[in-house]
Amino acid sequence: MESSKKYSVLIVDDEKSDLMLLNRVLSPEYTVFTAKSGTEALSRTERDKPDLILLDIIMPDISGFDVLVQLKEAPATRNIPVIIITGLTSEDDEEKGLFLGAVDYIAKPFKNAIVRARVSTHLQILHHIRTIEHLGLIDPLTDIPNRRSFDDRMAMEWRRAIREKLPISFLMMDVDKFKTYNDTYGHPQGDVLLQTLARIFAGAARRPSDLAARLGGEEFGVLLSNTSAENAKAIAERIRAEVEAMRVPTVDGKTITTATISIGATTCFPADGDNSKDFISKADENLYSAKTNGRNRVVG
Ligand code: GH3
Ligand code: MG
Ligand code: MG
Ligand code: MG
Repeated sequence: MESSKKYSVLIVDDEKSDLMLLNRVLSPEYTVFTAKSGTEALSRTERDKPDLILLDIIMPDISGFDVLVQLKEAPATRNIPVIIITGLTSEDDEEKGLFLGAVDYIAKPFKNAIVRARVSTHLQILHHIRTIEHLGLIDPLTDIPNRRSFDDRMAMEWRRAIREKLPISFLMMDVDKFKTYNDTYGHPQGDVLLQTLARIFAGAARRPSDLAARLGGEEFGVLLSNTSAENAKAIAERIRAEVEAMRVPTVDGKTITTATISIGATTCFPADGDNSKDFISKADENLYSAKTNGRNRVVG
């Protein structure tokens, strides 16, 4: 969410002169992509993931209205703001466009400064939305997803596993004797340890459908969708070993500290009616066994 990063705008227009003009108006401030048809607009959106789309209506293949409907249907593109820019100037057309989910409607011939201003307004709104999402979903200490993100994703991946009859795995981890670590090196150093661990867990969640999250104080979870028990345990073991090998210097640079974690792993093929809470409880039970069996180990 770096604010230094340029926003990207996809301009969709079958009229070459409009495309060039809009490109000239927006390219000083934004990364601009262009598409000359509705079909190209959809493939470009998927490929380039623009932050905002300027969409013409009258085009030879599929109309801008149909493009809009398709964009709003797909979860991946639903939230991209779309500004219609068109020669269709009747109020009925404007009503239709706004009703289908466009955030704004500009009639041709357009004034450059007005296009620039409206694009800028909608990108500012987008920026605010992303800031709010970030605050609600990311843990401020470790900068990885929080419990709320985890619960949302768990529900989504659980439904997907049922639908596609795939296994789902979950690793629950807890720092060993973290109280002692805090007592020995101080609470701020304990925070540094949590940040270091978070980076290791996030690095282990390699696929886009994987998620590493901070579930509570010193408890973390890694969700591995479409992952077998065998693979989940191998990943857990790799994480455990990486943490054991980790060397974390103290803030004052005087000492190097180490830590270990215990991991409870679990895997299932969920079916209709199964509850993900029981699945998580199973990982918790396994984590408890890892603790009572000597810590610094994986049970699953
Ligand atoms: P065990 O091996 O059985 O897990 O022992 P433990 O000492 O890690 O377990 P316990 O649950 O008793 O202690 C957890 C500690 O984690 C206590 C709490 O002060 C510390 N803690 C929780 N959240 C944070 C945090 O955000 N920062 C720091 N520095 N410490 C935290
Ligand atoms: Mg046109
Ligand atoms: Mg604990
Ligand atoms: Mg602990």
